[in-house]
Amino acid sequence: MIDLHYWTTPNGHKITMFLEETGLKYKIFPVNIGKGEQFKTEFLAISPNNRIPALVDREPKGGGAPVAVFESGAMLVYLAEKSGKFLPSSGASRYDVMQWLFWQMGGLGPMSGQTNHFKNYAQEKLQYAVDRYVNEVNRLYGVMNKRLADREFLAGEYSIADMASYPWVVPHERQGQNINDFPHLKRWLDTIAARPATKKAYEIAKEVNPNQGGIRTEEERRILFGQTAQSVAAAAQGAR
Ligand SMILES: N[C@@H](CCC(=O)N[C@@H](CS)C(=O)NCC(=O)O)C(=O)O
Repeated sequence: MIDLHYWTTPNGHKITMFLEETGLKYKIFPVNIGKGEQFKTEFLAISPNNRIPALVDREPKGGGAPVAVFESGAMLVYLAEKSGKFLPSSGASRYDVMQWLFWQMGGLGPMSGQTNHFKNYAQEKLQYAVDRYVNEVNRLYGVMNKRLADREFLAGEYSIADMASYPWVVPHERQGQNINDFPHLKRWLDTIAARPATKKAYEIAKEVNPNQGGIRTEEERRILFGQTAQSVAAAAQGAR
């Protein structure tokens, strides 16, 4: 049984998509990041970066003490190795998956996150910042589109690299992108959207958090934006 510490955001969806694909047994522990639950001592013990998602595997492969993992990319590798699915165990095809997974973790995820911040959440509109991140996401969509021109998925077969990238392409409109400019990416998006496991993962998100739709209140903005080492330490004291 896997404990999944989760909230209903793109990085959270990656893991429910994987778990639903494989049928591994798991239990969701919601961490409402808009309420500051990511600063709780118990959560920080497994996710020291105060970010979701994180997991605790109570029955690790080969036995032994429970294993805790944070960072969605590391979690996907961990779960793929546990289940023997969606990541080849050796050879060039393994590194094909790895390179696209790391590409998502270092590029598509952070750049899309910044686009969302400056375009949709920042109260002060900084055109330079909006353009910089919208353009960078546009470039990254172009990279995926080219890659997908002659193969079905990013690393050939459906893999953890696709599961990592998909939730960050779903909100293409909010990222200021026209998906029709990227026909191969659109085909990939539609193919993954139609998978029963993807549908289930997004249904679960609605059940856990019926009030989807981003950060709305002043309180949520205060909790999520402008965090510093000191503010996190203070929040952790308060959230004990
Ligand atoms: N690189 C991390 C990023 C995780 C991340 O940014 N999570 C966001 C939600 S998508 C979060 O927990 N935010 C809480 C906060 O900002 O305090 C991963 O992929 O796991």
